[in-house]
Amino acid sequence: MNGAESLVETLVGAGVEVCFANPGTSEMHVVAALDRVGGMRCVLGLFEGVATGAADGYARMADKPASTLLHLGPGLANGLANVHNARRANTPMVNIVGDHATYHKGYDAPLTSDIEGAARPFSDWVLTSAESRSIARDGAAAVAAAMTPPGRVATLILPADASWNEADGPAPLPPVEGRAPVAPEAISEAARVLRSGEPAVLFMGGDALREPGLMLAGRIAAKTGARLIAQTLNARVERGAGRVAIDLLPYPVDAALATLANVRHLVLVGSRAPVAFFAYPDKPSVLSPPQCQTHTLATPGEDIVGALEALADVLGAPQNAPVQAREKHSPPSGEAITLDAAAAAVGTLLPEGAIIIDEALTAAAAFMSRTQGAATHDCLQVTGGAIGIGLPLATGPAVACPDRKVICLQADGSAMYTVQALWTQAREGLDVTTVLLNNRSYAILKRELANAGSGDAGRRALDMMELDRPALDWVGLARGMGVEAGRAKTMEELERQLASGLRSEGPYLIDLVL
Ligand SMILES: Cc1ncc(C[n+]2csc(CCOP(=O)(O)OP(=O)(O)O)c2C)c(N)n1
Repeated sequence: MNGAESLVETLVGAGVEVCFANPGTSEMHVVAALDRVGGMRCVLGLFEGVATGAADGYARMADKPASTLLHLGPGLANGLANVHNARRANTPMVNIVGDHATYHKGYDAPLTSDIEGAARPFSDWVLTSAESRSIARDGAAAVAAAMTPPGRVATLILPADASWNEADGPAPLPPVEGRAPVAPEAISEAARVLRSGEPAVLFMGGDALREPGLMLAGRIAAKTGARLIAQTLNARVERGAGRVAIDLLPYPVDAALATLANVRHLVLVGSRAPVAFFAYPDKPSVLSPPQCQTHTLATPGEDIVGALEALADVLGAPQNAPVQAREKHSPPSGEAITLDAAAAAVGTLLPEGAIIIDEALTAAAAFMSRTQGAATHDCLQVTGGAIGIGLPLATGPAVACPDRKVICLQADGSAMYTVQALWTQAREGLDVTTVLLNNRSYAILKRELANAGSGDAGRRALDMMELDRPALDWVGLARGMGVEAGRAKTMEELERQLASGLRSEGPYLIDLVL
């Protein structure tokens, strides 16, 4: 057995079942090992950002890591924006990056670069395997690092000779830390401030946004009058009728400040304290008001649900909480498309158990509002604010959950970053319906230009935010990659297209012309 085979056997033994790959020459022994060792599904992405975004989406739904296989520094660099999103989502992820053979590095061949240096800012754990006999152990350590709560990015760099030289066999997964229990003082402090009668918010993220955490938070809110607000961008929110509803903190600074204006106590539950995405002249960076005290009930890596349980007990919260009612809208047939009507149509037709991918940007607020009362679903967002993840982020969950419909709400500018993911969806026969929000512009940046106080925009500035010269042919792009597609310019056409997409068992793209 060579090093590469010992690695693949180790990964499979540790429960890593999918490899999202875009390999090159230095990874050929790993590719051969993936072929010889059973148990790993290999999914090809035609750009590394597709592989890393898909691995992120897979892990958010499977609750365990996928691996990626990337080609030296340049391959890793192409994938890093979505590794960044994964890290911000606390996604467990194992990146395998090939490198030149150890003795070849000194020659400074064209693909040579500082891979560790590139990986470090985007990874929680980085290691270069020293030799073939340590690869299995290093691979097992990478999986354990990735699975350490709340979920981490591990990047393992493999010199080619470590892959092809003789190894001893697979290594077992070392013990993985569990979630640490929350200190009793954190629970008593949260109980004290929630009992105070002063305006309080449970500011929620991570595992708190799955059904058990939401129900506990809803019970605590029912007892104390605290409001529930989630982070603006989340790895995964369990939403829909029958679940405790939660609003997301708005992205625009003024709206976020208004949402938190009267709050005296912000209790962090698996979240980070809210700050503005960017600084703007004359606006604060911190979004909670000056008189507000921040208290941590549970950090993202602690036992969030256990902490909520203990808090609900201490407070004597009722056994049940009010849940979201089912909402169905009858969209105005035949009329021109508005964002709100389109969102209402999606919310009404959304099948039970769907997985929504939200890279809708300026359309997101309408879709979030109109799907709140839809059938139960999960919603996955662009956690790190690096656009170009939507189509890959839809691809991974479709691999992880083949029985569930994936609906990708995808802004057009962001879609172009990793459009190749459509080809992977076609090749793998994945059940993803993409609603392509075709506004032919970087609309959010036009707003930001005004927000940033950069003065009146002239033609040259606006031209950097228009995508209509030439217009993109989304139906043609999708079909060219093997994905069935149709265009919707009216509400009637949108409903017909949604029906086709939802009926299809493979990928489908709706060019929603806004
Ligand atoms: C990796 C990365 N590059 C650039 C940006 C800056 N950026 C933020 S939004 C945006 C344009 C988004 O346009 P689109 O996806 O069409 O959505 P819309 O604003 O039209 O709703 C850009 C370029 C970013 N957030 N991430």
